[in-house]
Amino acid sequence: PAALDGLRQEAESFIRACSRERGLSDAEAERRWAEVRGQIEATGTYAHTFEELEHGARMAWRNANRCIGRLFWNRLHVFDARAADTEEKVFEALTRHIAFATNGGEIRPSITIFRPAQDGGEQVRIWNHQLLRYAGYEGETGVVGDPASVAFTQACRSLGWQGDGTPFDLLPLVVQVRGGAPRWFPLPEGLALEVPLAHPEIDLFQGFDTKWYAVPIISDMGLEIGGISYSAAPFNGWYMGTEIGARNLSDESRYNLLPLIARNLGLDTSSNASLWKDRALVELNVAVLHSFKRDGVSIVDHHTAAQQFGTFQRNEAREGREATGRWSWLIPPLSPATTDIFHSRFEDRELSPKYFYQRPAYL
Ligand code: HEM
Ligand code: NRG
Repeated sequence: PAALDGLRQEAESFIRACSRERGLSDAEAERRWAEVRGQIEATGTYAHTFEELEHGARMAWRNANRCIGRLFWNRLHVFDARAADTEEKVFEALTRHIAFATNGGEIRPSITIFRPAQDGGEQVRIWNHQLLRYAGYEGETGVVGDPASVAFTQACRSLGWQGDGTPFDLLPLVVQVRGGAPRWFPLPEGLALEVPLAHPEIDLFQGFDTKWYAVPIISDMGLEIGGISYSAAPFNGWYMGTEIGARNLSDESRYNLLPLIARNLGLDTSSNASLWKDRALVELNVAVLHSFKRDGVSIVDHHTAAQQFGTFQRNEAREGREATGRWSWLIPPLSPATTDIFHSRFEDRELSPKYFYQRPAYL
């Protein structure tokens, strides 16, 4: 059948590329491809070795066109959780991931890979967008918390979860196995590291105590390796400061803090031309970087990240690969034209292995 032909092709090209990159001989690659082909004939699918899973997840990071952090693609720590077949075991693997990745603030880029989709059905799905994220509650006077979380927060409440109603309630982990009823688990007390924000010189957050969590762990994307689709494969690196300071806390459709910060800076918010938004943005981003640094939590500023991305591009060229990328995502949302990325062009070609979007599990 056509689907099997597709799998065979994807598997063959991955097994060959992966073997080559890992320095295996041609004979070893042939032997492994014969084995995989046999498994596909006999069962309609095949299982990756741990080494294939590990290198495949790293290749997928290397191929992530929207990611500026790819210099470190070869240092991704991979947890194999394909044996987790109950909600409890999935939950345990998730808490282990959070603890290992957080590492007291010295963040380790990590991924936990669960059982792949089989016979057209998903084995594991994590409902959260990120393992750590703040709830958003829609009320009469607008949203309390993170507006980006409103729909998922509502889903959690329908499942019986109750938040405290503060602007920074960490959401529960919601896990679904084999299409069954989803189960939610509160985040264990003390597991999530958070950073209270303060500016080094100015009382920027007067009137709204602000903080953010230390580790971004995307948990709703799929991972495709050699024709096999992993529907649950949460991964993390560390933050680039602008993600928090120039988007999460400043977008009008997120925490929308620029007006408050501008007032605390004594700026004239009645005139666009006072550049109050721009000046507030800069000090907010100073506060984010300062606070993470103060607490010993890994973070990168956008200038350093852009330089590291340049090194990644040169490394790739040296290996005979051209780094692909999507310009509109790679430029930072603060002072983009001060980085080389702004003045470059990229080919936005989709390579495999890859991370991909899936339909939200709770809609
Ligand atoms: C996107 C930085 C690690 C895969 C991004 C974005 C940034 C970023 C700034 C754009 C996010 C946005 O605008 O919302 C970093 C940094 C890392 C890192 C500083 C530190 C090590 C990783 C890792 C992986 C990864 C470990 C996977 C193994 C991706 C993917 C996207 C992305 C798939 C696109 C997400 C989407 O479309 O929503 N990264 N990243 N990144 N990154 Fe990275
Ligand atoms: N902008 C999102 C996170 C997206 C992924 N960013 C990373 N990924 N740094 C936010 O929460 O602000 N990562 O794997 O490190």
